[in-house]
Amino acid sequence: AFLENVVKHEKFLKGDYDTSFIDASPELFVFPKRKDRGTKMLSYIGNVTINGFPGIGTKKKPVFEKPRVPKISSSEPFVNGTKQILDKEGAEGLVEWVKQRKEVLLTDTTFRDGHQSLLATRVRTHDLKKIAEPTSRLLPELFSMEMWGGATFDVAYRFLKEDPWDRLIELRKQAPNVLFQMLLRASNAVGYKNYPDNVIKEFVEKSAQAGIDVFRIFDSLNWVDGMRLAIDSVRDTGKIAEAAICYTGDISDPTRRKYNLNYYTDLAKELQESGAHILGIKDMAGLLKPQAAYELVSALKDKIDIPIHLHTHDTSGNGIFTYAKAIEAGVDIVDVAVSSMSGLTSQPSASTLYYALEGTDRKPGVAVENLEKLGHYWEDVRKYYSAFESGMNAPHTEVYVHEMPGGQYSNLQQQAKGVGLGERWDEVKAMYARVNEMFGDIVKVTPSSKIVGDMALYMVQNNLTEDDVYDRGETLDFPDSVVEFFEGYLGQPHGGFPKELQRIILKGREPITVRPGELLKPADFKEIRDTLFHKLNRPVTSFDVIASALYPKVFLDYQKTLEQFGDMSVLDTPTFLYGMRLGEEIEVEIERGKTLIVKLVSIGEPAADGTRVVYFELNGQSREVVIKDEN
Ligand code: 3PY
Ligand code: ZN
Repeated sequence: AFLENVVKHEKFLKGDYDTSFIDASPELFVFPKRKDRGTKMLSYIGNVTINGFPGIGTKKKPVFEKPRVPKISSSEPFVNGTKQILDKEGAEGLVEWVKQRKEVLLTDTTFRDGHQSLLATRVRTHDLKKIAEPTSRLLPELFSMEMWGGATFDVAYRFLKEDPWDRLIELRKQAPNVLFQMLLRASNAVGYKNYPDNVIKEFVEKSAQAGIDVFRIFDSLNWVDGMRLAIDSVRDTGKIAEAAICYTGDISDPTRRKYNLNYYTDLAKELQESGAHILGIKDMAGLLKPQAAYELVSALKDKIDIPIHLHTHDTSGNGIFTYAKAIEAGVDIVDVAVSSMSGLTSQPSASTLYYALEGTDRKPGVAVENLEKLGHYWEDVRKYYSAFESGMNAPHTEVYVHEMPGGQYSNLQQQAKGVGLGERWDEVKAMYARVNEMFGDIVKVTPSSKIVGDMALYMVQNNLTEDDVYDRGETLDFPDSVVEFFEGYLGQPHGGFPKELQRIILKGREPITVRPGELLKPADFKEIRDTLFHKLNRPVTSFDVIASALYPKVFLDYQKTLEQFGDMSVLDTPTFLYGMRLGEEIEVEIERGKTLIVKLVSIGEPAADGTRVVYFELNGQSREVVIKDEN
């Protein structure tokens, strides 16, 4: 079936035998329906109905309103946007264009950091797909849509049971006029550890090929040596390398000298010299106070000539004030989210900023009424995912004390609940700040923030104080991530490691001081491909290969779930997360123009072996599946 698909592909028919189109054409892998597709889907629905969804449990499915999708006319041509400028003028041309803008440019983060920070990254492609074209038609003036990378890659496979590459390729089709932006953790790619150099290079190439235009590159310790390879790899693809400084500490606090204004301006200069097209200021926790923003952006404008792109989180409630001051100082681009997905641990609201700048020459060039329309959709969709909300519902100025990144807050809270520390969340937050001090006051952003979080959870869970760690650390089994950090496998922190703690944690072993990529053996892509081919028994794309190189186990688990339940991405989100109510009927479009009607008729009593029979109707025909009741 695969070959049949390939030879019918338009490029093949045109006599183009360059087979890279195979990677870029996931539709080739859509084979004629397997006969048990319906049964697999019913098994999934039966299973989630009885056993619940991780993080939600077995709550009864609520009744949701149908999300309000703004009306657009799909038949009209798209208005040209930044994507066309990049394609025509190249990265340098685009940078020139940005520099000439008077108005402040906007990046919409709703598709990535917005939900990563508010909903533990759980928003599915199913819901993103419906609003991608409306966003691109209603907001063609955006600088970019941040819609990939960060935690979305791993969460897609691990929890949403979907392929992140499909998301990127699909959304690219729906939104062809605005730059697509991703968050790249430099040598950690979209993972939590350093990868071999060839993995980083290949990942960047594939991401560019699948649709990413702007790569925001950061190192979780602000270690420029760890960023150069990623910057070079992006430049090699002709796309935009936005290298970011991660903002931590407080430049306006004279008692905190470790991360002062000079530290940041030196770092920015080094990044410009390393080939950054744009400088990102990544204020991942929302610690950049308004006056500090003014001073930082003013100093950077003096020292570098590339455009400056500011990212913050509104956790403290000061986000708009910070942006207003940064804009006054001449920042070129800022990150915002659609209002119903903004605020708190997410980005500041796009429409709020719009109104704040009305009457000034820096007012963004977007239509505010269109932002509101998109907001309606997100207001409705957000309700699906309410189980993943952090519970924070007012400005949280405590962030200035614990310094936890917005994208981590709801995720760490889920992690804490998962190990039975839900009730002790306040202690975890306080411990997080303590651990940061113990580690020498480090930059905290994925993955360094995860290591601080892991250590904090470990200490609270085992009722350990700081003294306990120093007194009997030799007998303690520290989390692997903490050990690897002190071994130097995430790179070198500014100011070095605290020696005493490092000695305790490494129990006598020597840390490395070189770039981890110099020591890691290159991945053997051919071997990965062959192994996957045997395990999956289907053609393997280079997207599969790189995914497996990054997350071998998560990727295989995803494949197993796919084998068991079929393609779950076709299910609507309430059904995916909650299953079905007795007597409920849903429609599932399994492929374009082909819809199944599913009704949950009844659920049998558990048998002696703990299984239950679940009775459905599928297109009016009785069907039953046997599900193991795990409760
Ligand atoms: C990520 O790396 O996922 C982040 O959002 C860091 O802020
Ligand atoms: Zn962020």
